[in-house]
Amino acid sequence: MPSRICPLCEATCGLVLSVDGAEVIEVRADAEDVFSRGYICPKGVSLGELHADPRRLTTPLIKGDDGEFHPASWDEAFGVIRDRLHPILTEHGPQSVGLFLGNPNVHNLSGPFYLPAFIKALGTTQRFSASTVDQMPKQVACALMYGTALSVPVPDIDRTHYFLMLGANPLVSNGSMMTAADFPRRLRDLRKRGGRLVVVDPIRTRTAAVASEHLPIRPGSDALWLASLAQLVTSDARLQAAESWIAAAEWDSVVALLTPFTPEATAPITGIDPDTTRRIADELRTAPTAAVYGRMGTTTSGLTAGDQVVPMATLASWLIDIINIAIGSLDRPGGVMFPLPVAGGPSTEGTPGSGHGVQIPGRRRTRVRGLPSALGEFPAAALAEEIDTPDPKTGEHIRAVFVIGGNPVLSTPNQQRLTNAFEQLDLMVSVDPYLTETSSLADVVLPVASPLTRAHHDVVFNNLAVRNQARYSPAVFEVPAGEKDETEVLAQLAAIAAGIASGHEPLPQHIDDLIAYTVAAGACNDQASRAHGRAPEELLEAVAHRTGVDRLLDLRIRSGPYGDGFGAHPEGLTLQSLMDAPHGIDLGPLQPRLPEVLRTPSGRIDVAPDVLLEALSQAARLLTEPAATARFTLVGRRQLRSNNSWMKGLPTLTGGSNVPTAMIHALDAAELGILDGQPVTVSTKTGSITLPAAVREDVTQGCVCIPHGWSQANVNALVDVTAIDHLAGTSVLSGLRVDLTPA
Ligand SMILES: Nc1nc2c(c(=O)[nH]1)N[C@H]1C(S)=C(S)[C@@H](COP(=O)(O)OP(=O)(O)OC[C@H]3O[C@@H](n4cnc5c(=O)[nH]c(N)nc54)[C@H](O)[C@@H]3O)O[C@H]1N2
Ligand SMILES: Nc1nc2c(c(=O)[nH]1)N[C@H]1C(S)=C(S)[C@@H](COP(=O)(O)OP(=O)(O)OC[C@H]3O[C@@H](n4cnc5c(=O)[nH]c(N)nc54)[C@H](O)[C@@H]3O)O[C@H]1N2
Ligand code: SF4
Ligand SMILES: [Mo]
Repeated sequence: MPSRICPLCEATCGLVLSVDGAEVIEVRADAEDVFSRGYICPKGVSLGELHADPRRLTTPLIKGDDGEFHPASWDEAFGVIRDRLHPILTEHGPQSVGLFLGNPNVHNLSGPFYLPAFIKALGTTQRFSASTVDQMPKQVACALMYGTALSVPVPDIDRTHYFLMLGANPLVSNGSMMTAADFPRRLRDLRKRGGRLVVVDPIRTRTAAVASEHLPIRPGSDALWLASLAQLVTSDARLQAAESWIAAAEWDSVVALLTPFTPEATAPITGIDPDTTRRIADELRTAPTAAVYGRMGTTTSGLTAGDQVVPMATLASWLIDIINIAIGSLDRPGGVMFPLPVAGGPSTEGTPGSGHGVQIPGRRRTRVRGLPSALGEFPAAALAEEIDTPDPKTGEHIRAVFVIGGNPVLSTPNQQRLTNAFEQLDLMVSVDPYLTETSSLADVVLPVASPLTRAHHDVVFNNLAVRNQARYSPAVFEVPAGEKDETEVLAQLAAIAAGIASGHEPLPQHIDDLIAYTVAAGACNDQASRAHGRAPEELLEAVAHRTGVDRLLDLRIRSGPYGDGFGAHPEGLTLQSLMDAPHGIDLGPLQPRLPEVLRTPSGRIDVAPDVLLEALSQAARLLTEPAATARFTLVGRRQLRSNNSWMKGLPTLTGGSNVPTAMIHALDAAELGILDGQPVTVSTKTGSITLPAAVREDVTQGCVCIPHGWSQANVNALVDVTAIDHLAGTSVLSGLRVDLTPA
């Protein structure tokens, strides 16, 4: 029975499949998996249904002059792309091509290895992704402090005694920016150790319900509350491990700016009374170990103040780390720690202890609104205008878009304008196994084969895993005749782009070899790598028996932090070691990594980036401005049997509560005369949607809680494209003022 890492969310559970021929009979939790130890959620259970889903596309589709899709051969589909892309690239240059990269790219091996080759071959910097409706503010804050976009310390959940969680609901989401399969067990164990879980969330979520304490907070006000906590815990900070890596003057500049944020000053806005804030600060300080963590509710929220919404996501994300540092939790068992991924990652590469750091705001600007890039990406909320609005001086705009594993029509703000913009492109390509609200607008749809036909290893999420471990799953089935693995699709696209640029189109196999050479050369040149100083040819020779992602992964594992260094560390790991351990290899609890983990130019933890000091002093103004007057505020949520906008309609994930509803408090419902299940209209100045009300007690009064990813009631229709956290280019999805009426 093949075992398999689930590629459907960040938890990366180990599963066991019962297979009969080409059919999956059953999917179960793998009790022997070293990381998940027998956990599965309904999405994992549906993996067999997903594999067999008759709606999954198996041939490319080309849109004809009749506006209809027609099944096509791969040669025809790539031919159309080649023919249309050629004049766009040669006449208007690479910046006329845009990319939207969706969530699944980080859940497979083609994204980390093959996408960079395609992007490089295109030569464009017009990159947009789901990150700017998601976690970008956390990455920006951490990149500024520690040096790279994946230098994100994660709660050491298995050893902590006190877990303060803001704006996250891992009992439903299974966790994010913190890879920890089986949250229910890990949280139960925390309680068994006598530890406390405190959840800060406007909604009494499943996670809040099992917590030791639930603190409802006014949506979007987390940064202010965190500033109060930070003020209290910095007053007698014990920086511990971090102290040697912090400049005292910088720390003092943070502490000085926190002065106005007394618990009394923030309470009227956050709704959390000063005594509670003081008590939480004391608990954080006195707990044997403590970890503070924030997720969607802190990275995609804004505070409605008067007529405006003030984004504070990067500020909140930074303050979480300031608190963790102040209570001595950074890099300490039971606190927040930096994982050490087996295949390496941005935080393991380069010179241990120093690096280039990042520039925020980014150097590039969008053409229309002049919005800055963040970590190499532009805000998703700016994509539509970058397509439909020519530059007044040059007349240039985005003329072709490749959407790879994304559904931005539903997942980002601006559905109507983005739809219109996509329709007017000279070329739109979707690499997607389904016809979706987005891919149905494409000229060419390139489907990819089932996830069970590809090998899997979490190159990205091991950078965020709460325990160091190494797991690999081989493909369960062969790619059926006529279908293509995503790596092949991306290699062919890269070949087409490279061919247009150079006049000579390489074979996809040459792209494959080029990627392998790049990975090998990267390892040889990297001072921190176990293959440092060797010749790329020697490394390639050693992995010559492997192809595709296996070859690349072997290179990365062998040169990575636990690798065999191609013989230099004979006891070290190779891909073969992982293949020989179908339930994974446990590499132990997280270990302290300071100062080696740092990649900042200063070689220190940059606790006081100018842009964040500025954001903090700006936020102080909110304390004296009149409180906001919104009667109703929008709050997001996830549903257990959903995966953003896709996987809908699989039998296991259909029906029951798995429909979009607007959760509202019973007293609000009574006041408006709304009954449970009755349609309500929720509107903002941007748009409105109608959906059934779910009248509940567990929603804070005044909050309207709506899930995303539904075409019949797309919550992003309510989102204002101008409400963007400028440091991270990230949209405000929660905390917006809404009107609520019976439909
Ligand atoms: N079943 C399921 N699981 C998923 C997904 C899915 O679609 N379905 N999506 C996956 C993805 S892509 C991600 S990124 C993760 C996200 O993982 P999480 O962030 O854990 O999931 P959310 O349910 O979005 O949790 C956000 C919480 O923030 C609260 N919130 C909203 N606004 C505020 C605020 O201003 N302040 C505070 N303190 N709280 C606020 C909401 O009430 C909600 O409970 O989930 C992943 N897992
Ligand atoms: N209002 C609001 N908006 C949100 C959120 C929210 O909480 N509130 N959450 C945001 C978050 S956290 C995220 S991550 C984004 C997600 O944003 P997106 O990534 O744009 O949306 P998904 O729904 O995850 O769509 C994934 C697409 O990839 C396709 N797909 C599935 N598997 C594969 C594969 O292996 N390869 C390829 N090429 N394609 C595949 C699916 O068919 C689907 O069309 O949505 C964001 N939008
Ligand atoms: S929690 Fe995530 S990784 Fe685990 S089975 Fe569910 S979808 Fe898969
Ligand atoms: Mo996400």
